[in-house]
Amino acid sequence: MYKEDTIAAIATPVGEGGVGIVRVSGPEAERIAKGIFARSGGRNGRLRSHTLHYGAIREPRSGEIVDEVLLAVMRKPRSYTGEDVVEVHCHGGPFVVRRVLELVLSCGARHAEPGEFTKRAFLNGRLDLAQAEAVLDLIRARTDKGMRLALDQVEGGLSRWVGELREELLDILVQIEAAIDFPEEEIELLAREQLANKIGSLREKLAGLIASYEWGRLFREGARVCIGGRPNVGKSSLLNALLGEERVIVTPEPGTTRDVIEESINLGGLPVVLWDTAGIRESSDQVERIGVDFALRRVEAAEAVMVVLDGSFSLTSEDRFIMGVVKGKKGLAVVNKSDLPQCLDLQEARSLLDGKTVLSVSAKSGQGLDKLRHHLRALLLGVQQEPAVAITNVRHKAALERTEKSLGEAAEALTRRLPAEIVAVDLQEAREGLEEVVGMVTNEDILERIFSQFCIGK
Ligand SMILES: Nc1nc2c(ncn2[C@@H]2O[C@H](COP(=O)(O)OP(=O)(O)OP(=O)(O)O)[C@@H](O)[C@H]2O)c(=O)[nH]1
Ligand SMILES: [Mg+2]
Repeated sequence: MYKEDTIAAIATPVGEGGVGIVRVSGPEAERIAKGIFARSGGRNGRLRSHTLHYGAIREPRSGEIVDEVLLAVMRKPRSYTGEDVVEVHCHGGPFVVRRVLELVLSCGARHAEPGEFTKRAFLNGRLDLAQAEAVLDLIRARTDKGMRLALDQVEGGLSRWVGELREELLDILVQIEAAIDFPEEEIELLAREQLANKIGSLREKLAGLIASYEWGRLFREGARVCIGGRPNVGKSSLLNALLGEERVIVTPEPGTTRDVIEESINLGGLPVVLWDTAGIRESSDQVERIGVDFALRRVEAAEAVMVVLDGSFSLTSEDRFIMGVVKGKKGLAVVNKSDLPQCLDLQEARSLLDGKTVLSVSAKSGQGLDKLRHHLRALLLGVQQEPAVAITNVRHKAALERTEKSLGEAAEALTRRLPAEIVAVDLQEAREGLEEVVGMVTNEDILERIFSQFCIGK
């Protein structure tokens, strides 16, 4: 499962940069570094750990200088992987960095697989699995809020919480197992009730954690919102206004937008992808018809829709059709063009909107946009109250759901006065679910799936 060899990879992105870093980890890291690195001003000696050394990388046979570098040595166990780690900080040209990597490989290192450094960190106990997974979230975070959630998990926020739940569970398990060891002391009725209550409170905490998934997932992956409506109501203008730039073509001509236009905005830390679509109407134009088809599909695929209506016009049959299409779907109604005299029958619109919030805005003047952002964020997140700890990972959610289910079965077995052995089996299953989250029990397949998502060099 764990090969004790030395791995190397470029740790910085491809392309030009201030510095490029080649990372080497494993028992041979220092020997390899010494073979190609010469400190400025002479003798190499023993390189101090956790210190940057200035010098040059040389081609070992010809002695030709490849680059002037800073070399960092981090001896085990105080390194990212928990092994001896050497990092070569070169000038950040793609050619230079590649050349240094090739030298390192020619001295006996193996090219690292995606996520292999982080995998070693996990296998060496530097990080638990939930923390390792959060490293990936951290790299991929798209807003500062997403970043903070990931960082909290890297630092062990979730792991601590799961650890506490596990302790509570072990307490209960000890009592049940005592009853197995001393069968003559059948669990008293009162004790059964107390244990069932404890399990109940544990289940509640788990349920809260499971419910936080949707919230956490949105911050991690973002939400997709479709802007839909009949032609000319101002969908593209609304997208431009929310973006704060003239991204999409706007004309007084109905049927301007044909393709789906995709742009991202940041709603108080929540990454949101907005889709501007073709105005929905019957059309004899082939291109427009395809656009309308695309629009309807995006309305379906989005997590939420913003139905745009033109406040300066009465409702049309096309408006009514669209409001029918989005019935039952999460969404808002945006009555646009509030800067013009209003003709829209709001009461009728409301009656067709199955309780969706109706907001009046002007894409032209910007009136009402802040309120729209606020409502859209609340609609997407569903809850106003920020959970104390949030899970963002579907693997964690599945493991916690299994735990919760097993606890339910244990509680039921207790109240039905089934033998302690049966209760214990359910509780053991619950414990395994919790341990899976942090990787105390795991298998190679799971690890493979997790770490293959990382980039090489991480
Ligand atoms: N007065 C006023 N005019 C607006 C407002 N929003 C959009 N318009 C005008 O309405 C017309 C249509 O705007 P678009 O944004 O292209 O409308 P659309 O819904 O994207 O139209 P299609 O792409 O054809 O479906 C343009 O002339 C805009 O300038 C607004 O808030 N106030
Ligand atoms: Mg448009």
